[in-house]
Amino acid sequence: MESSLSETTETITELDALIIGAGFAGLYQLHCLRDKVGLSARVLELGDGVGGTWYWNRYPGARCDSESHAYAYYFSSELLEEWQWSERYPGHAEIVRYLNHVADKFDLRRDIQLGSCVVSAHFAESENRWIITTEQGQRFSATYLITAVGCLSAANVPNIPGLQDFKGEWYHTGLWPHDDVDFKGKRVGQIGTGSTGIQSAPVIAETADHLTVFQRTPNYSVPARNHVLSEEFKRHCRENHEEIRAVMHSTPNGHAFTISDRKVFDVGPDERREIYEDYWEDGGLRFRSCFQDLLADKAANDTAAEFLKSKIREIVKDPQVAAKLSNIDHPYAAKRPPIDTNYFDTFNRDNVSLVDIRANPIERITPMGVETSAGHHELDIIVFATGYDAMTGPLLNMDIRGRDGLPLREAWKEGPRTYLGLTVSGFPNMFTITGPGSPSVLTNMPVAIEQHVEWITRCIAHLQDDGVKRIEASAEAADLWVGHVNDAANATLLPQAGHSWYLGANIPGKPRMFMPYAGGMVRYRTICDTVSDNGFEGFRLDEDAVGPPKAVQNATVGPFVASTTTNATGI
Ligand code: NA7
Repeated sequence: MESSLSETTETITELDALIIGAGFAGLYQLHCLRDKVGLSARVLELGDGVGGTWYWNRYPGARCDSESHAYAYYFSSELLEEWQWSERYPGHAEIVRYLNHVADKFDLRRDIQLGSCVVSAHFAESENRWIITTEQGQRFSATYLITAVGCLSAANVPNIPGLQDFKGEWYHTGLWPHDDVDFKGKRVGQIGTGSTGIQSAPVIAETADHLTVFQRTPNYSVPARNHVLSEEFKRHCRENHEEIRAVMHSTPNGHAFTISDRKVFDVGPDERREIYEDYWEDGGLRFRSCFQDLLADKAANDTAAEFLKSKIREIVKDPQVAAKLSNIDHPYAAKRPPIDTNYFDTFNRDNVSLVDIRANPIERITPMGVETSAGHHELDIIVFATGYDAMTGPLLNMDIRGRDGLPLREAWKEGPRTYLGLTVSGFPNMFTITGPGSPSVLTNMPVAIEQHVEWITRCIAHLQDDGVKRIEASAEAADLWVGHVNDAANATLLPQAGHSWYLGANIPGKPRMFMPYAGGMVRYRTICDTVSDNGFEGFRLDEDAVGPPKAVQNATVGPFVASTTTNATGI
């Protein structure tokens, strides 16, 4: 079904670019398109404030696992010099303060419309424009549609029978209320032990009368070793941001630390143990960087996995609980590796218990609590730390339709198919910031976001300069890219965690397909630059937009095809 401007007499706001989402991606994209390219642009944001993921993720212990000096925009030296983070990892409230500061500094608020939920975006082919509708009934028409909806923003509340009859309170960590939740004197059940659950359990346990953690898949975790930043370190960051950016742009994962050249079996067992101990003491995601082949070689990974399991057994005093927590079935870091503050130690508290729901699954939620196949647990509050319909969920929750009325849900019914994770064949002039098929969640997100925003900005500026009305990825280029994304994943151990959200395996019925690009950020940046330098290779560029795409220009093969070698280290 095609939308048309002429079909309606309702007011339609005309724009050059419409951006969905006011998190890291949407704010920077607005700044670039409005202030650098000179377009009329607007951001529509569902929340009542800016912050994206961090507006919603306010659960106890919510904190980023990227280090704060790297979890920031690097496009503005002035911003880098004036903003100071307080701790090694930024907490959710500080990130929201930072993004509000950015919105004010670059005068972005006048083009951000809060409390606006986009329900549909249809490409009106005859006008060559996107028609966007909000739940509130507003309509917009824009030449370019840019989704900045985040990868982890569609909360997954599992469909467990009986939830509607539960007499207590329940919350999902990704939709945490803005009024604080009081756990004092309450019996709390937490379902989920991913990065979120591992952050929230120790904090909930501090005030709850009792915390029951329902664990389906045991998980590795490395201590975060969060601390207040010294004045000396803050000064170092202010004075050396060029060097820090250079490191972030040289690593496959976009973090501000380098990855060792050393391989696991280059050293003997004693030296290896010492190396693991040093990185364990240092803490955080840096642990992954102690050897270059942890995600490429299963035998190498096994040594790290065994080290981390031995740490769980050391920390947790009850051997039966330790055994349940360390009975981990996937390679280290093949699922997103959590970092924590006192997670395993929390199970030494008298008011905390662990329930193995892999052995004894949850059967239903009752009015009074949770019933597993082994018994009933009375609860006042249930916390769902059950993750997200990652990467595709936020896009497919909107009714997006491209050329010939093709629904995105139809185009992606067997899994997401993108070109570069940035564009979708059949959806002209639409760009997906950190979309499936891009490095996104395998990297320090602001690095991936800045690269996407800057590429999209260059692309749109090029279209404007050359009077090109329409850009669309060719189906051939998309097919090749999807193949390359699969090859890149298969060159690593990442697909070996069969139940990971990287594969869509956490959502019943979701097609299994490894979604992020595992070839590393450096390689990916080179590919994107080569595509644009070669006149937007793999895209159709139509001068005359009306009607179906004309001659296929540059729609041959992408530069990625020549080599399938993947730099898998350190992801
Ligand atoms: P994750 O990593 O998807 O973890 C969700 C957890 O919830 C995980 O332990 C799941 O077990 C569990 N889960 C999910 N559905 C159910 C049901 N139906 N029953 C029981 N347990 C369930 O989400 P997070 O929010 O922790 O982290 C998401 C990302 O945010 C993280 O990777 C960082 O990038 C930031 P499973 O493992 O599926 O057996």
